[in-house]
Amino acid sequence: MANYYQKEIETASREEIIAIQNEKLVKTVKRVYENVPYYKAKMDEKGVTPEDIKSIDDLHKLPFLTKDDLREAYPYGLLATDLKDCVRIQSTSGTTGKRVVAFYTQNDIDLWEDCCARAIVAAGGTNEDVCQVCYGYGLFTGGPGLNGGSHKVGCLTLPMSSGNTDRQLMFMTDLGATILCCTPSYAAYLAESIHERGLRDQIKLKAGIFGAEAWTEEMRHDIEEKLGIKAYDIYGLTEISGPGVSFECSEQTGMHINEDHFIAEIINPITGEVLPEGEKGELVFTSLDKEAFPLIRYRTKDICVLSRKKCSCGRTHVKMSKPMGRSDDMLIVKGVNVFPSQIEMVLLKNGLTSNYQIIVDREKHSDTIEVRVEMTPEFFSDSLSQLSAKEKEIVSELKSVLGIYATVKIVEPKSIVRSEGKAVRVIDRRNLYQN
Ligand code: DLL
Repeated sequence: MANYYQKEIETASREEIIAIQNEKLVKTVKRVYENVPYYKAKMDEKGVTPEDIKSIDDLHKLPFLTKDDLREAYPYGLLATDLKDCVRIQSTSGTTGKRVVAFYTQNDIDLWEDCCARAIVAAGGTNEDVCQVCYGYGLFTGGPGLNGGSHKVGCLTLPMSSGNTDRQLMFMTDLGATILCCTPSYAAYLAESIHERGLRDQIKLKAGIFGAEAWTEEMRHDIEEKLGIKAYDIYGLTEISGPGVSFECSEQTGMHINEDHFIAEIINPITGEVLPEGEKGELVFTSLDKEAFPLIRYRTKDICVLSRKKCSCGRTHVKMSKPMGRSDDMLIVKGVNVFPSQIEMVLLKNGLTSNYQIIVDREKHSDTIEVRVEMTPEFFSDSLSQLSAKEKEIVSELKSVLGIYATVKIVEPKSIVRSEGKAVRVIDRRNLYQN
């Protein structure tokens, strides 16, 4: 039985959604043109005026925004309200250059938290649940977003933030947490710790809401099995609000994008051309309700596919597939495009863990790629020759999936550093891009 947080809008007809989007888009473009000189200049440069935008069919006429624009306009250049109307900032975890700072009015926060509440209810959450939020709190949007959504649903909220696994497990067992919110890599780590400490029958978890980084179906099955829960994906990005831009429902076949607040497009990342439904490309968002930091045609760099297939949960909003990688996360090794998710899929299919690292280097002007992956306890009894046979098997499977040769090392459990937030999967030692 499907449950909704805002049933009317979550199950609105296509016609109703389009009508809402048309009306909000026209208003948004006008407001941005009048209030954000940075974007006005971009529109002027492209020769497009607010009068040219009469419906979502005109969206393609508008210029794109990229992270570089956000950096260039840092900190206030894209603000569309008075600073005195803003009540919060959040920021991305960028490792190089200037961070991106997003501003929120109280209304922006309200709508963002509604989106997170929709996700929690879609995962089966009610006011009887105990929701343990172990995404980071602070500048990162994960903690504050899910925290707000959990309050709106009326769950008892445990604002744990990330880290301190002993304390996480103590509260999880003592207070009977039923919903766990964290990155999938931290969920896998918690599952591993619960197993090791023999706490499996003391936990009451029924669902997990995991996102902020890429994870595969194999990893989902692994976590679901270890914790005895249903694991739901949740997607979002700071620039567009935070978690809850889209979320999974009971069908677990992609994430419904909150189309009353955001228009999604898929474009060819090289030409910028809009692609038809069902084609893989870069996801682009236009916000429809954000007051402080509205973004028009913002390029996410996330590669995915949209689908309007009817969903058994009754929600009508378009679904996005799990991101298959980022156009900027994609590694180019020996001229071949490699996504970490392709490697993860092969490892998990072969009974290995999601604790892995990909090390790319360059020797004698030629790229090398090494995959280090932790073994599971089942491998303990294997002889060295059995392990090396397994490594060879994976090398050959990777060769057929990626089209290039990668070395594989199966390493001892716990030898790869754990992450409490987003996992660091790739170490690129080639120094191809020096900032
Ligand atoms: O990661 C917001 C978030 C917090 C989402 C908690 C879900 C849960 P940023 O730090 O700005 O915001 O990073 C955004 O993370 O463009 C994607 O590349 C990636 N990402 C987010 N969710 C997913 C997901 C938050 N479910 C960037 N699957 C995005 C794959 C994801 N990648």
